Amino acid sequence: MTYDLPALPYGYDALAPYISKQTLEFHHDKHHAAYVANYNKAIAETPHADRAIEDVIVEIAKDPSAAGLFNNAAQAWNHSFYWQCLTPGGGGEPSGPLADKIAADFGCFDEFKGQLKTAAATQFGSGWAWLVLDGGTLKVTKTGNADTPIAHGQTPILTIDVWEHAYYLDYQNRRPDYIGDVVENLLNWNFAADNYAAAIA
Ligand code: MN3
Repeated sequence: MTYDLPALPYGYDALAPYISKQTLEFHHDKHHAAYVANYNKAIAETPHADRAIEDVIVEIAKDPSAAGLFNNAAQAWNHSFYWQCLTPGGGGEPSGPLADKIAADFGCFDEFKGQLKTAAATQFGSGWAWLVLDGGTLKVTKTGNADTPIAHGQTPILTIDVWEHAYYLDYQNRRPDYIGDVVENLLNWNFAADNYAAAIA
């Protein structure tokens, strides 16, 4: 079915000074919008036209002949998820069951935070860093280009986009500075907690 480009869940200037209005205008209105438009154009010509985007992603992930459709589907989905992972006044630490699970699976929150920052900084080229639930265990992972945990049977809890278009206008080559600002000031732990609660329900 047609996938709608979601509106940003905050104003274009709401994440400044860490992510600028200009970055969000290009990133959401140009990059994300193009992935969604390309997906909708491509999916209409396939037998998958009536299916939800998550099902399409899982179905075609291992089909090399569908790489173009997969890339646009996964990027459309990943960005919709990413916007919700950010919030003005974010950062800090989670509380409740997710905090307990992070402590159990990583040892402590600072260990988790270090692993997330390292994964985001060391993803070679374009891609994403993730906190996922994988077989009952929280893990930090990274994916290249459009790849997404939902294609690998993992449940995304949180992500950081590390494509250059996510930070280059604001940070140029200083990807670790972007990552640090996102982790310390923007991560939406309420959204992450809701994802974890839904995953274990
Ligand atoms: Mn992006």
